[in-house]
Amino acid sequence: MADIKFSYNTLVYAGEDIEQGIKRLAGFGYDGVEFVGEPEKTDAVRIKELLSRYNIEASSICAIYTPERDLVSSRPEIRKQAVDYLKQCVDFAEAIGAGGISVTPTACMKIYPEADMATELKWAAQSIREAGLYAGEHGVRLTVEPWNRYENYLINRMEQSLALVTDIDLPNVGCMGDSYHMNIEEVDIATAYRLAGDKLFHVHFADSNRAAPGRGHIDFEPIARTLVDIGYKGYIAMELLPPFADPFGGARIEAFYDQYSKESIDYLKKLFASIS
Ligand code: LER
Ligand code: MN
Repeated sequence: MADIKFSYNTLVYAGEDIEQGIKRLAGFGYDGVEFVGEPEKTDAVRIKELLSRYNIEASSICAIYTPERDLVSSRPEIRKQAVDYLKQCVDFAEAIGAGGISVTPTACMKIYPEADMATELKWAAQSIREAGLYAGEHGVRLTVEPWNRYENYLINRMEQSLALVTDIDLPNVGCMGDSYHMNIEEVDIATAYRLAGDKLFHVHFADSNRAAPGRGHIDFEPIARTLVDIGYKGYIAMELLPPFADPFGGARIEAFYDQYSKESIDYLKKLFASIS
């Protein structure tokens, strides 16, 4: 338990100044803040100053994958643009002290491939390796996140993330698992986390409906036990999102600000205290 830290993805805090989110999470007892990967629209110097003022750290960057940032586009210039975007996220992460960046090779909600799987996986490995080498030089990790079938077609389960990570073979490129996606795609969520083992670098938690844990039907107890059992030492970042198909839609729903932020940290602390 001592080695697991808690954070909250500010993606859901749409429409408010980032200071409010940082202050809220520090006040509720989170260890870290997960930031949206929009380096060109974000003032890293101000964020660093706010993190120090509220005595909380940056856990991670949630990168945003659009058709212009598609690491497996059939157009080489788009793949290059996507790698350049990831490198910008690395600079942003380094500037604010965030340890990792989430990576999914396809644009979000792209559900059809443009080439055969072997070719797309080769492009994925090439793109992520190039960004991963740059990230490694800057002390940042890349974490390959499987998304459910409605958000992408290429990496849906942990075994696929692990195969890609193994192929890339860089010490700073690992896997991550988001309980919301895993609830849709994995046979058993805890088993999938265990499969990643020491290559599990980051975790997203949300309940089955993407609300706060306890508001859906995922049983988090065996998951928490497994994370402790495999000696997971990273962050669990809450990634709660409103019930709309497009996760980057930016809808504002009141419960996801104070109420779910507080509920989630209370739930996690109680859960992990009960098993250790
Ligand atoms: C990102 O972490 C994620 O899980 C996707 O569903 C896009 O938000
Ligand atoms: Mn996620």
